[in-house]
Amino acid sequence: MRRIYHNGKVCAGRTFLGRPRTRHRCLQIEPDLTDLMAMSRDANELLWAWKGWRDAVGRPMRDLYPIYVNLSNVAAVNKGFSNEGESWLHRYEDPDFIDDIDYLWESIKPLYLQVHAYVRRRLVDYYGSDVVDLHGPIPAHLLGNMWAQEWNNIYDIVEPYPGHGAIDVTNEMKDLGWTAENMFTVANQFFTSLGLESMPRSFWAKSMMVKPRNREVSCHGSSLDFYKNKDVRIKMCTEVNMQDLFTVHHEMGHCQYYLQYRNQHALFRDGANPGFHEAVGDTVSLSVITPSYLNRIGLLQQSLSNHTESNINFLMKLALFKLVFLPYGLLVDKWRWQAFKGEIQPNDYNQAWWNLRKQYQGIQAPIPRSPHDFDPGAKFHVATGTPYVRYFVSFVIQFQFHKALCDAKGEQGPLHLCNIYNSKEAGRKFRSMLKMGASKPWHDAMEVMTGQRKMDAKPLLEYIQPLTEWLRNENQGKFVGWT
Ligand code: LSW
Ligand code: ZN
Repeated sequence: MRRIYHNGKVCAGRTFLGRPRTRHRCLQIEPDLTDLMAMSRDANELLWAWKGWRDAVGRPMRDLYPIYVNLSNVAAVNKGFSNEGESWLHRYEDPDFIDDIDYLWESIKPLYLQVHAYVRRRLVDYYGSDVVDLHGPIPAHLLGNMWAQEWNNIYDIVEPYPGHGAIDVTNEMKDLGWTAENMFTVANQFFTSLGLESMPRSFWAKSMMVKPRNREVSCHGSSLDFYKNKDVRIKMCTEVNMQDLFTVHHEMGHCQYYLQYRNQHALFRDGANPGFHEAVGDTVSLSVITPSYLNRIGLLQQSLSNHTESNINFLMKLALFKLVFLPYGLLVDKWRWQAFKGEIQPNDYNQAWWNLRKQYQGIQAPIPRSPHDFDPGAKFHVATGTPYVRYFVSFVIQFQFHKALCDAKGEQGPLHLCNIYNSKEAGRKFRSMLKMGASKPWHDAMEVMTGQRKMDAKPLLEYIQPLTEWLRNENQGKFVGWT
């Protein structure tokens, strides 16, 4: 399944972003299809890529996945678990974990529904009501991402106040001639400004930062710990754009954690829980996206505008990235837990997937699906057996971390403008949690960092608060939800 995913290509004699393509050039998931889904505004072309990717990598896994489920369960039972899903959940060492994440989602859902209703209305305006139903789930190919997991790439379609600054610095990065290496250097500089570890010489020598020309590689960004001295690395086909600037920080966050806990016993050289590992770099990114920081690294001219319009624009972009991701971050493993438990059978795999997509995200397949399709397999983490609910956890707790570090720095203003760059106080707090690794239950690590022992959606909701009010006003009298 891993090989099917990595070799997956979509080929046909069609145009790419309006330009004619040479007939035999095939599109890979990174960067070709990713860019097409982000940039194309032609519903037919988007559908072609969406369907093509699922035909190329989903369907061929259809009959392999049940074998993987059975084998994983045999291994899990031999380890003393009832199935593979239970073995994944064991990492969270908390019998209430599922109840807790369900509760978090329930507290975030009302706001998600508001964003969903607003975006759907703008998509109806853009594509027409024959493509998007004002009262139905949103077709999954129009949201700027192959999996409709983040919608920030269609910010231009839904921008609340045109002309008030979108804070996308991709063009500035390109104009200034930024390179992948620059992006890594800037990320490293952020961590060292907090008094945290600098990436060692071997990191710079042995990481893969750009896509090699002479051989095929798996481009999905990842980080590696070789558990030997400071040998930590990133493998990524970095593109010069703002999204990949965040991905670099994300992957370097994993490496920072590896370095911080390297003196722990081998068994404890791991995250407090998998969600903590995912949250390290993203916490830093919440400072990187602030106007004050982008100004400091020369990517934004105006330092900070206190106009309501630009703040709403900024928060809309953030919501399309971080808030919109949450239902997806939850449903991927909801589906796999059911499959591992045997609650759904192979013939129902794909239907169950789309039931969850509709229930949680309010989206639907743009064309009819059949039991011969296997759309979950079109996602990296399903094809490669990588658990996913860690990202849901991360997208919640990174706001708790951000708030705690902003408090440590002594910031007074609103959370979305807080930038912890250079704060040694924030760095000290961060380090005291990171160096614990997995040596204590994660609730203890959470307490060291935030003073409280549980996951909490309040900091996320506090961060987005100005947008919440704006949306409620904007959606007044309009249809919210889906039938
Ligand atoms: C990780 N990669 O680092 C994984 C690799 N453009 O994109 O998938 O769905 C073996 C074991 C190999 C910022 C950061 C585990 C690999 C914005 C994260 C959604 C693709 C970038 C991929 C795991 C980055 C969640 N992230 C996803 C990844 C691995 C995510 C993000 C995300 C990353 C997730 O954890 N948006
Ligand atoms: Zn990660």
